[in-house]
Amino acid sequence: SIKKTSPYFTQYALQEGSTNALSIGGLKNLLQNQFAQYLKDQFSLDNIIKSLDKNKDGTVSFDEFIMIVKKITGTGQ
Ligand SMILES: [Ca+2]
Repeated sequence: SIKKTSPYFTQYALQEGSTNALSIGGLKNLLQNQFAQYLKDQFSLDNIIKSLDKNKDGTVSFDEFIMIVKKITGTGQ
């Protein structure tokens, strides 16, 4: 569920010294480690990440992260 993914965001963000933002690289690590079964190909993952970095600051907020998880897991569309 979405709630179960929340600790991942915090855990990976903290590795980068932040509590509320994750770099694109950190997000890709998180998705590849925790959501591998949903990732069919690298190309679509890159597109999803770019399209959902709404404010284009190169980092992913928690809200953006939730949207990405919903998109790749096919829930809440
Ligand atoms: Ca962003």
